[in-house]
Amino acid sequence: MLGLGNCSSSSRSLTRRERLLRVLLSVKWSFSVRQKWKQLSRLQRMEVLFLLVVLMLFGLRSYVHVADEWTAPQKAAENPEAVAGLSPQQNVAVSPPRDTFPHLSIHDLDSGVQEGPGMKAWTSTSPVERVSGPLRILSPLAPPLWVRCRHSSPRPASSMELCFSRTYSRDLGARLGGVWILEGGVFTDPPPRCPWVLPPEAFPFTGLCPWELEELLSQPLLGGWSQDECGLPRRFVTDRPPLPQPSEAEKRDGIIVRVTLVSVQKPQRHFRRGPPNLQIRAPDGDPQERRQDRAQRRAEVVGEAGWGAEAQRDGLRWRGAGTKLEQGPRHPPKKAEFFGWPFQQQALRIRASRTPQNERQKAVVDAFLHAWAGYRKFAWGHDELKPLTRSFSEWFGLGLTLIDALDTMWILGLKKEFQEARKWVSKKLRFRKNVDVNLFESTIRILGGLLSAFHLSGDILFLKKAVSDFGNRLMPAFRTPSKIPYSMVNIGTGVAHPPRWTSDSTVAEVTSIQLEFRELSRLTGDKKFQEAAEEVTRRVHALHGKLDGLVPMFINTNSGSFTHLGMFTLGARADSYYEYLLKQWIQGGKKERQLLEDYLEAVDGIRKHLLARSEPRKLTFVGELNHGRFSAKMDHLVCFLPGTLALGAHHGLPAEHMELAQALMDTCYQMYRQMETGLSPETAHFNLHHTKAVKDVQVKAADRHNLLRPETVESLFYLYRLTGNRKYQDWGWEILHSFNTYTRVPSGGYSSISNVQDPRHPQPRDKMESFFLGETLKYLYLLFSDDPDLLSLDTYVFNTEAHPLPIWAPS
Ligand code: DMJ
Repeated sequence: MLGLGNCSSSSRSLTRRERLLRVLLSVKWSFSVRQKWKQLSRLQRMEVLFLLVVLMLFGLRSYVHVADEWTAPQKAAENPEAVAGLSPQQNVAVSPPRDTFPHLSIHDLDSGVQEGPGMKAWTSTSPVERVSGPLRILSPLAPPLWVRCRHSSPRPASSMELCFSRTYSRDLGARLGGVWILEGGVFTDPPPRCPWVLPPEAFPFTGLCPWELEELLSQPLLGGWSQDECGLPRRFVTDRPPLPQPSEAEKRDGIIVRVTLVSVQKPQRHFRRGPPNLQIRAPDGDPQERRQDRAQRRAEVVGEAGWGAEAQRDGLRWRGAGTKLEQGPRHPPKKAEFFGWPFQQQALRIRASRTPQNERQKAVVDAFLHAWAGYRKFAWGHDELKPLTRSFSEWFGLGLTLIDALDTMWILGLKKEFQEARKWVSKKLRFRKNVDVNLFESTIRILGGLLSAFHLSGDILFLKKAVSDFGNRLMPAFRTPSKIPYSMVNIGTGVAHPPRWTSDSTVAEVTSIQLEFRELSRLTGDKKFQEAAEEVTRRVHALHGKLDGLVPMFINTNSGSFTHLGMFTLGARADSYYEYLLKQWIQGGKKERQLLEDYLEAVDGIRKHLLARSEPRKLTFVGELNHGRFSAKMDHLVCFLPGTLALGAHHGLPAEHMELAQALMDTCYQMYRQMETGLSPETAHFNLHHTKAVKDVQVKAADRHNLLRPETVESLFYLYRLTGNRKYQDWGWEILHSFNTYTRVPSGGYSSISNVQDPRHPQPRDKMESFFLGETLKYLYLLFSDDPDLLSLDTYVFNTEAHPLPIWAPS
């Protein structure tokens, strides 16, 4: 036992004893470690060594970071000029928040001076940008980040515009695991009366390239603010800290670049197809987090242009059935008028449900919830659910299914699900990413989805996302020699291009974005969206190569002419051209004669060249024409046509259109009925010969799949709504039953299948397309409704992805 004697001597003896004890212990420990080490196999030793190395590397990295942060203020004090970046010769003033980001330095872009170790010029391959020099940013964690800069040629030489690249990108962030990312704002040459810096309210737009900033500023109203006389935004709600006032020296130099740095703490990788993992968490979270989120969202809703409060005052409630247009017909306002036009008054308010859901509608709700459960569990925030492997696939990496399904949830009365999805849109949906999207698909699904979610719910969040975040990012697609848009556009870099193998776009793609772009212009008062889209309509209208109003399938983005002449179809690549002629005419209040004439001519063209009747049931179908040769082949996609024809007849077009609609509706139904699973193939071939035993609908091996497409149930909805004949509801009920029998995956979700003719082995394909929730189930629900006011066809026009948009001057 250790005695405690005289204080000083005992402390010395204790220390010695302690030391001795430690030595003995460490000898024993190292001995046993050596023993253990020897007992390990070679592989195990390698593993241990590897782990040690990894741990050391991590330690080293954190040390560098911490050390950097510690020494930063000292370095800043030693070299204030580099910190402030203020130098009369450079014509550039950089004002990073001093205490936070002392490493920033900037170089004269005009002279192209390059300094510093490892400095490289950023080069651009983009045809729309001119790079004038490098900008060096030292990040505390990572090697220097190189950011893209652009010289503004029309400005005087002493001024320049910088934009801080959004292409710093996910990739870099992901590789370095939490680098400081540069995000900046720009403006130059302020007119004399105007402020020297972007006001804090404009800060959400920093990080945009100058031309984008200009585009945004040219929009008079976004989210409840307007421009001041200097073209700067006013009254923008933001949670960013205000910028410090410019110094006298900054003002003297006449150009200011404001920079802030943000940290990407947890870079997310969504790209590309991969195993299901927890990159984006399913939205359960812990209850505390949920409570906080709820509180924050409440604050947000109220904060956003006062919408929440306004909505409550006006008695906006959750929708069940019934909609009404509270605002009278409204044409695109003039800019000046627009400034003071409150957003919330544009929204179409939805009345509380008058009609309870019937049994069939409840079955659709059940199907939706089942599909949603799969998506929520296994693919939350991703583009599409892969229900069999319980994972997801990415196309654009933008939560396609979730956005496509927003208005369906609203219509079906799924309030909780809608709010959860809304939260994702608010918190997670970011369009500032380096990804190519297809102009058409993203317009009809994302833009259309956001716009209709805005119109139904009146929630300004969706409009803000649609306009400032997404609509603007699609605009570069229209910058082509012919004004016929490219089919692909990178929403991060603003670079648009045709597919790799051709400079053609498809005709349906470029002519089926107009409803959405026109609506964007109507809501914002900014004509650019409408003008770009309508320019395409005008050019296509004037083109040679049509056959009695029928259009070929491809159009060249350089020449602006049709290509692959002589091939005509109402199916893939041409279908929605016809649909949008009619629907734009309806959207615009039935005034645009050119659209109507093109539509009427096309319907005549269809009658004249593409209609035929099958044997033995004499089904009327729409075939294809290939250099004068008729083919008895009809895509399921063509089944949009009965609905469109019926809609036209409802809006006053010839009664024969309705007759044709009904005949084609029978055919589309038979495409389901004559299959063993009760589900239609992707393409049907119609029998033209008199042989009694043969079915009308025949299927080739390559066409036996069913992708859960909506066109037939879409047309059934129109036909029932406009004729009141219940057989259409019954047909839809059969189809829903078949979907439930052959495509429903027990663990959640529905899957496309490969063989509609084999009920025993339909061969699920492990994919639930976003349009199943966006269109198919929505149209089924509407089909089973007996309330003609539930999204009245006199008030709304559905885009080609089933997203209802308001008719501007409803009848
Ligand atoms: C949807 O994206 C749209 O309906 C489009 O018009 C055609 N293809 C799918 C559905 O089949």
